[in-house]
Amino acid sequence: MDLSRLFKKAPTGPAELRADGKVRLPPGQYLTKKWPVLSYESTPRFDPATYRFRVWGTVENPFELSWDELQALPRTTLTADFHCVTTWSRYDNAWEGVAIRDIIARAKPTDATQYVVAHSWTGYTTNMPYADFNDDDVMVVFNHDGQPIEPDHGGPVRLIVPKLYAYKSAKWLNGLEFLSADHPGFWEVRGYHNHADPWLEERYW
Ligand SMILES: Nc1nc2c(c(=O)[nH]1)N[C@H]1C(S)=C(S)[C@@H](COP(=O)(O)O)O[C@H]1N2
Ligand SMILES: [Mo]
Repeated sequence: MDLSRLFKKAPTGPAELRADGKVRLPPGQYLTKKWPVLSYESTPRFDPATYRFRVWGTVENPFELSWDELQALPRTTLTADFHCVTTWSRYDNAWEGVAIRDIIARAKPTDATQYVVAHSWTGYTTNMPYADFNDDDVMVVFNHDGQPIEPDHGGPVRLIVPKLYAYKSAKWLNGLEFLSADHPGFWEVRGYHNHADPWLEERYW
């Protein structure tokens, strides 16, 4: 007997597993091939002449980079899935940018560091544990699928944190603040989950 028609989201095939053994599509998510735009703010202007990328807080070496200096940092690439809390997921996004581990190596966070807040030049913020931030797949990115990131998608520079819901992936990134105490960000103070693990369906709190 075929029970699949009784379920709203019937699986179309065997669940795809990731290298770490987790089901690739987190619970309650559906796949989209298009890339929706999800912004609270209207898309801001970008001025390379006045742009500064700031790193500060509980670090031995706070620093500030111009747009040209940020562009000149060594680049890496990563293909990663993207999961929005509003239930869409997009697989295999090809990102190019700077590995967060390179920025961490330069900033030298002190032992007091427990959290990071990402800042946008619009005023948007988002917080996360340093343990989630300090990982191989977290990046400051400029290109998506071989093209410069469009302004609506956070271009020319955004954060990506693939293993958490995408509200942690701040668009229009201009700062990283290292902290010893947690400081919930824009959506986090409005009820979105403080941690946001898609596999635990940490959507609201
Ligand atoms: N500055 C800023 N960054 C943001 C957001 C936002 O509203 N403002 N929305 C977040 C949410 S909820 C999601 S799902 C992703 C959406 O990225 P996209 O619009 O490129 O799909 O950006 C995240 N980063
Ligand atoms: Mo989202």
